[in-house]
Amino acid sequence: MADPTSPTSRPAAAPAAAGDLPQSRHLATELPGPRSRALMDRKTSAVASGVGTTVPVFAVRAGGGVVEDVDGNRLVDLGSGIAVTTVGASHPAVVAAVQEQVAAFTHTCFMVTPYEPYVAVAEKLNEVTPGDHAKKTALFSSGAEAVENAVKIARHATGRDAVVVFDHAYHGRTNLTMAMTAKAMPYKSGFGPFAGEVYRAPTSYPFRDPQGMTGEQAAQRAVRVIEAQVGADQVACVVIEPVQGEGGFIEPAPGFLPALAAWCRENGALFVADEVQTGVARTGDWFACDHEGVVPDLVVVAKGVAGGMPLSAVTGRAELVDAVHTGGLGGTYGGNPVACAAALAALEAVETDGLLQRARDVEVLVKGRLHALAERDPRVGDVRGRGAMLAVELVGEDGTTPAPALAAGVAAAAKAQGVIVLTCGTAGNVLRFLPPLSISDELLHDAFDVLDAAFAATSASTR
Ligand code: PLZ
Repeated sequence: MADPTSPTSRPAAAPAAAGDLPQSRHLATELPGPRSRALMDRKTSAVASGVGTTVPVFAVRAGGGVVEDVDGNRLVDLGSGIAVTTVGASHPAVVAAVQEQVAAFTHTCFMVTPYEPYVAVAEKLNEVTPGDHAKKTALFSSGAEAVENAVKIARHATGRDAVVVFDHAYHGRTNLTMAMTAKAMPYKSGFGPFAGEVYRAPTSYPFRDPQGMTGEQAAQRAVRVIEAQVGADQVACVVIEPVQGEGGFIEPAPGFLPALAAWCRENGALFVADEVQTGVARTGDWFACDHEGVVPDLVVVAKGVAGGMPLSAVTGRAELVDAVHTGGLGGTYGGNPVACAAALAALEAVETDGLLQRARDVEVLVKGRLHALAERDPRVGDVRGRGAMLAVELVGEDGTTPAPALAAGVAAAAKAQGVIVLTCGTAGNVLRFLPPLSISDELLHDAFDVLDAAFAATSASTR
């Protein structure tokens, strides 16, 4: 390996393939180890400090349920690179498809000379997204870019301007999607002015809503805000994460999404599901909307769709998507052929590897561990989520005050023992678990043993 302390060193020529990566947690050094610390020094001098890092170890290989670092440590992955490597970080079929495509050509630009993999991804997404109506798809590169394009389509198709989003929403970091995202720090502070015609409504948050509030009642609360403050006939689209991600893994009360979708239908607004984090088997269905049989007009897909390659999509009712004039949608890299090849392999793996069922099995195992923890530890205020998108919300002694320092403390203790855990939540007091579906039960149990110990070791005063 090249000397990572040398500022002129180049990455090692070819990292070993991940196929034989041992599926066990292993601490060869303290974390971060010396090579990671040296690389972090280089990062600090060369990389914009606005780009943060959650776990300060530098990866060399990842696959199954493990990330291996430059010091030979193996960490258990409960983050999937923020819900991306759902099929695994080096799924053999994805690796083979990428290698084959990259050897044929890397890029022509679909808008210049098209290629079949783009069309095949569109066909597949038209098939697996909710609803059996005629659909069309456009491909992009990032989640935020796809959200922006869903708004463009909705505005064009309805001739209206207003975009309704929700408390605790996360939709991205571009100018329009910053406006749509709820949380100021770190996403918005200092980055304004933001795009106009974006309005925020209250969401359904069972843990914090008045006790017994139904999904329908929460939807009525949102509708009252929309009708009074925006005007029903001004709304181009209502954009919602069916399970909110960065905002705290908030699962709305049953009935909330169907009632909102019905209101959209009655009022000529499009119901847009941002399934960037929830989509493609993550919640135990192809899409989180499937859980309640909700059929969005447009679905935004990214992250898990392409096995780790950058690809995103808007899929929706053919007549709405086609309302946009030719040339109105696109981008140099949108639907890059290598990313499309990866997506075809990843989408097939969802079926061949039985990943919808695997996500449901992960839910049973992890929720078992989390409920047991919550019974022992009153600082765990809520256990929630679906499939392999699970979380605990941590609170103070009163059972409601958010406890972000505790979440940070537990996450730090787990990371020091080689378990990658992410936090989230508008108040930063939620620990979220997003393992790749290629992880073994043994690794999950090992990781939650580490988490139990991290809770026990993190003092009650860390609130
Ligand atoms: N919509 C629902 O979860 C990305 C963001 C991490 P991009 N979530 C992770 C960070 O701090 O930047 C996300 C999402 C939902 C849209 C996005 C945006 O997707 O691919 O990051 O642009």
